[in-house]
Amino acid sequence: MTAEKSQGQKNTPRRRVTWFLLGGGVLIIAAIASGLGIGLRHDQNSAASVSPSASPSSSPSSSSPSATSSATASASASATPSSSPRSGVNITSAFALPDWKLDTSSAYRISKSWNSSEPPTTREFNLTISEVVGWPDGYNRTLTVINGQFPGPLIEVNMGDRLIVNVQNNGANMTTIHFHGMYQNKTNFMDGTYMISQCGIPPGGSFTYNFTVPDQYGTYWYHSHYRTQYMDGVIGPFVIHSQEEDDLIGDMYDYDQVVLVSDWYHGIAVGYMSEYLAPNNENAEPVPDNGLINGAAYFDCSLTPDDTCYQQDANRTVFAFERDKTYRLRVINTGAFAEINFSVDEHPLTLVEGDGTLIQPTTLHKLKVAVAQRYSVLVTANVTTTDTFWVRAELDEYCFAAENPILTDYSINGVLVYTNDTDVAAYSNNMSAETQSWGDVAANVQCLDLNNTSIEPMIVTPAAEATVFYRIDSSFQIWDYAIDLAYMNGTTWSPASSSILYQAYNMLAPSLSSTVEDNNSTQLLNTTGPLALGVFGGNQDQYIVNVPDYEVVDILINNLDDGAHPFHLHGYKFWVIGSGYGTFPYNDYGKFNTTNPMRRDTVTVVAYGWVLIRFVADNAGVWPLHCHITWHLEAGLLMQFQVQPKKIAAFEPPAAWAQLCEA
Ligand SMILES: *[C@@H]1O[C@H](CO)[C@@H](O)[C@H](O)[C@H]1NC(C)=O
Ligand SMILES: *[C@@H]1O[C@H](CO)[C@@H](O)[C@H](O)[C@H]1NC(C)=O
Ligand SMILES: *[C@@H]1O[C@H](CO)[C@@H](O)[C@H](O)[C@H]1NC(C)=O
Ligand SMILES: *[C@@H]1O[C@H](CO)[C@@H](O)[C@H](O)[C@H]1NC(C)=O
Ligand SMILES: *[C@@H]1O[C@H](CO)[C@@H](O)[C@H](O)[C@H]1NC(C)=O
Ligand SMILES: *[C@@H]1O[C@H](CO)[C@@H](O)[C@H](O)[C@H]1NC(C)=O
Ligand SMILES: *[C@@H]1O[C@H](CO)[C@@H](O)[C@H](O)[C@H]1NC(C)=O
Ligand SMILES: *[C@@H]1O[C@H](CO)[C@@H](O)[C@H](O)[C@H]1NC(C)=O
Ligand SMILES: *[C@@H]1O[C@H](CO)[C@@H](O)[C@H](O)[C@H]1NC(C)=O
Ligand SMILES: *[C@@H]1O[C@H](CO)[C@@H](O)[C@H](O)[C@H]1NC(C)=O
Ligand SMILES: *[C@@H]1O[C@H](CO)[C@@H](O)[C@H](O)[C@H]1NC(C)=O
Ligand SMILES: *[C@@H]1O[C@H](CO)[C@@H](O)[C@H](O)[C@H]1NC(C)=O
Ligand SMILES: [Cu+2]
Repeated sequence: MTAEKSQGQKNTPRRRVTWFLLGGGVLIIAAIASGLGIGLRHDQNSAASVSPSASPSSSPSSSSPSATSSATASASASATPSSSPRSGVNITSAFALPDWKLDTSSAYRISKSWNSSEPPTTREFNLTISEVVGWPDGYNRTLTVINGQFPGPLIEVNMGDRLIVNVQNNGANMTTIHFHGMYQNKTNFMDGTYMISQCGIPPGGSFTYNFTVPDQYGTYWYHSHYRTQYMDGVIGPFVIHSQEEDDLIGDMYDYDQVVLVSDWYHGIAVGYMSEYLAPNNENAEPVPDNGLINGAAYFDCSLTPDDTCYQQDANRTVFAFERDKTYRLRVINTGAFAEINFSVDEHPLTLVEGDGTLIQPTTLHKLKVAVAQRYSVLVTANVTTTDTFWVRAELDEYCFAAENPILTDYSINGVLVYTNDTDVAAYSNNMSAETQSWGDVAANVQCLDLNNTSIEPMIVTPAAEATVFYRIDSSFQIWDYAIDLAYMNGTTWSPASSSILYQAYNMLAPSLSSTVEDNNSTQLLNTTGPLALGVFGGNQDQYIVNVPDYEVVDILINNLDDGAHPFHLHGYKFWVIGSGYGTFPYNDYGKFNTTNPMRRDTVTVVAYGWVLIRFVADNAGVWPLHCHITWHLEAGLLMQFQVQPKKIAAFEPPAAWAQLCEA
């Protein structure tokens, strides 16, 4: 079954299906894929045995250079402010987890007794970056982690709070931490984007992020924004509570739980780059080796010849639910490439939140989550026929340009068990379910996310009238003799030699206090639209659109590529005004329904399609708009908006921020 299945899937990589689509054969392929695509379980017992000498010792990470940092890990993990009861079912691991493995069964449960109406306070967290050896799916590799553990700790605050996040970089390379989706109003310099809002935190260095969250709440995440680093483990969930959210949806569920879903690679991410960008590779992204649910998954070690794969540790995440209770699952795609179809067998999902926007409850069976997007779904544990179910994070194979022979099952599974037993393992390699995947949802015949016209924010907010319109073409140019790169309106991004915000601030701040206005600062202050290439000390690889004053900005992203791109705008939520295939229907501009469009921070533009987004440029700073697929970002798919430069000149960044660029 498994072999047949993978063969069926092997016929559906992206480019070949594109060809079939043209030939009208896609429905047949889809039918084959869905007919074969519900194989359930690997037979763990038949998996290759691992020689006892290869099994990890009880504390293998003690041999790693960062063993000392995992001691501080538990100390700062206790920074989680609440110690109140977290769920009716307390999972006690039947075995000790390795030091590097975060026990998400307790760390990712969110207390229903969290007090969201407490007066604003300051909450401090220590995040220490280091490398450890770990094996999230049994396959041993070097991870770059936070506080010695993978995945990273849950950070929880109330709307209105101030966050102090002390980052200590004990890793081998630079780092930065970006809080995804934060407005960072007046604190653009805390946005954590490498060589855009800040220079990197060097190995051995530290930096304190310090910002408030006055006017947003919901499910977010944080991650390294230094090159490909987050793919190696520098990620974690970030939840902002609020009284308003509790009032609107708090009564709908009994328990609250974070569910990270992601693709997973067995090598350090940067190691894939040269092959990916190589001439003639035609933007064929590295295909993941596996996927993870809350940092763990099954992997069949016999598929790799490497002897550092520990079959007995290739454990799935276990969720223990109390019968008849309703759970809020905060699903976050913390991966780098694959879009994920999330589902729980036999349990409908009631969607109530997306990217920090509450949604009119809507029920579906499978939820498509693009990289960096978040959704909250409600799941009621009231199925009576059985008590053990698969939780699925199905990687959308249609988005893959090739096959990966060791990725034999695109359905990455966790186990949901109804139990009152407090002795259920938080992770397990010997639990499985007999349930079937929802059969009524078509197989992936495109690489696209949930269409935003099918969801509606709970708090009605009509889109403002646009005052300016920018069309941006995103494309890949693939050559025989030059490396393959991605372009936003003809410019391929790579990190500048110093942070763009730092450079802009240094040009603008003097002009604020005196009459010193050179040509560059005049340009930065007055240009409407793209700034001249090279204004920042000759960097030719920064495409920056200047929005000097308050505007309501329409951005039409035109995708000239055969891959889909989940675009993320920093510093804002935008309205998703429209999306489609082919060329943008200019005749319909002005006719889109703007009464209450979805507001979010990450949206997918389909292959050879377009998306029209709108944001109110009222937040000063230099804000990237980029594809969140790490491969594409590293190939250059990023542009920037510089908004209200006069206010940038009035920023008050801490000295430590400037020092990172002056080191
Ligand atoms: C894990 O793999 C690394 C090489 O990536 C190796 O140095 C280390 O010894 C392995 N760990 C164990 C416990 O075998
Ligand atoms: C962070 O680390 C500092 C210095 O080690 C310590 O004083 C402080 O208590 C820690 N804060 C938290 C929240 O763990
Ligand atoms: C779980 O633990 C909490 C606190 O330790 C306790 O109040 C609660 O009763 C426990 N629940 C169960 C079902 O044991
Ligand atoms: C650090 O960066 C170098 C150069 O890109 C790379 O070879 C190495 O694998 C990186 N190490 C980690 C742990 O990311
Ligand atoms: C955080 O920023 C606020 C406002 O600028 C400042 O008063 C406070 O001292 C800062 N705290 C830290 C720990 O940097
Ligand atoms: C299970 O709960 C859902 C949500 O409350 C409800 O719609 C459904 O009817 C329930 N099913 C059963 C079998 O009680
Ligand atoms: C599990 O606990 C619930 C109360 O939390 C109780 O109603 C139910 O009967 C228990 N089930 C079993 C099998 O003990
Ligand atoms: C995996 O689960 C097995 C039992 O199912 C346990 O013995 C082993 O320690 C677990 N390993 C990890 C890394 O969770
Ligand atoms: C991007 O390029 C397209 C095509 O050349 C052009 O129509 C559009 O105006 C450019 N966008 C901006 C912001 O200049
Ligand atoms: C101003 O722009 C020019 C190129 O137009 C560049 O050579 C110069 O370095 C810039 N000045 C500063 C201070 O960045
Ligand atoms: C999203 O739905 C709208 C309305 O049905 C449709 O016009 C649009 O083409 C869809 N977008 C995509 C990318 O499928
Ligand atoms: C930023 O703050 C200004 C007030 O200083 C406010 O008008 C604007 O709406 C805010 N923008 C965002 C995105 O929070
Ligand atoms: Cu992309």
